[in-house]
Amino acid sequence: MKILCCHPSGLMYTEIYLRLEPLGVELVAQAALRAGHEVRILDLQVFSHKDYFKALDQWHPDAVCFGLNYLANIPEVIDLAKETKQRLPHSFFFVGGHSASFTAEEILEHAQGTIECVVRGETEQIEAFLSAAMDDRKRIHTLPGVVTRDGEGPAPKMVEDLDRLTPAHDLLPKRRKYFIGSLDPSASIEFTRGCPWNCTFCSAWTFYSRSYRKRNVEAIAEELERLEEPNVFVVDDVAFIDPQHGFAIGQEIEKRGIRKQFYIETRADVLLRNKEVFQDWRSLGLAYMFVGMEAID
Ligand code: B12
Ligand code: SF4
Repeated sequence: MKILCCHPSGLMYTEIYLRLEPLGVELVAQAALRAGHEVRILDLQVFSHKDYFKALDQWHPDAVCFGLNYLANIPEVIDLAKETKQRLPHSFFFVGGHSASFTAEEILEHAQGTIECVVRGETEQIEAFLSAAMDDRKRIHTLPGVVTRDGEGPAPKMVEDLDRLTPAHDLLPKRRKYFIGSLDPSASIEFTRGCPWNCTFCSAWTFYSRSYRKRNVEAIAEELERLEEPNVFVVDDVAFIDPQHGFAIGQEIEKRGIRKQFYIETRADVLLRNKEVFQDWRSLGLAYMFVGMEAID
């Protein structure tokens, strides 16, 4: 099956300050590759709708998926799904990601049959889902996390081993278009996933069920070594909640002689509690920090 994995457009003005690698769809792409499919990635933060339609018309994908982390992108993706079905009536269109997971029924309703299903949660079940989508689309709604207009399967499963899949960085075209401030070009990487806190405005803890999982230190270093970009955006919501994990990644980076500049995001209280690990990272190339004041107290 030919699968086109897409990320929607960036919002107005975001491009002035940053444009970041779509790791979520790169993970879906990696899972699809593993399952033996032919895969392409198209990021509409970099490419235009014209390029998207060209890909449909020239490559004829059997399936198209979008990562939908942001509510603001839902109308765009629904419009693209409708246009996709006009051009490729037999194609299979599905979406996933944070906002899609929280608004699955509404998305399916507004898409009026042009989006076959929403895959809630993480990419854990995606290989099984893809083979079911190939063999018998009528039964996909019985799979974990899958919501269709015919019903929905059991709750999605959480990824047990974050290192089982690494993002398909190499499949992302125009990699040098990604940057954050002066860190240009910049790749992205995940060290940990989830957050143990539960700020009312945030989707991290609802999406990841308040779990906080760490990747293997060697796997992180290997991924960093493969990234050609001199700069790296660490996507963790709260970096170095566990300082020992931060120190261990740092040691591995030093041991392998990896030289990069890093951008991280963390909470003010984590920074104050774990100052030493942040100091250590300063010498490893930590160049920028985004500090969240999650509460006034
Ligand atoms: C990078 C990033 C951005 C980039 C976006 C570019 C990009 N590459 O995505 C920028 C800086 C532009 C951005 C902006 C915003 N962001 Co932001 N961002 C992130 C960040 C830090 C990393 C994303 C990432 O790569 N994660 C790692 C990958 C592996 O995770 P993922 O993309 O979620 O993918 C997983 C699942 O979602 C799922 N999945 C993803 N796509 C798909 C597709 C399919 C088909 C399937 C089956 C599954 C699937 O599988 C993956 C593995 O589990 C996350 C925090 C985080 N740690 O995730 C916040 C985060 C996603 N952003 C968030 C927010 C709130 C925003 C803003 C709305 C902030 C604002 N008020 O302006 C804006 C809106 C942006 C817009 N519409 O353009 C929230 C959640 C969004 C929500 N729905 O509630 C997050 C979770 C941060 C937080 N804790 O609050 N963001
Ligand atoms: S600490 Fe940050 S990532 Fe965690 S729940 Fe609060 S806002 Fe979300």
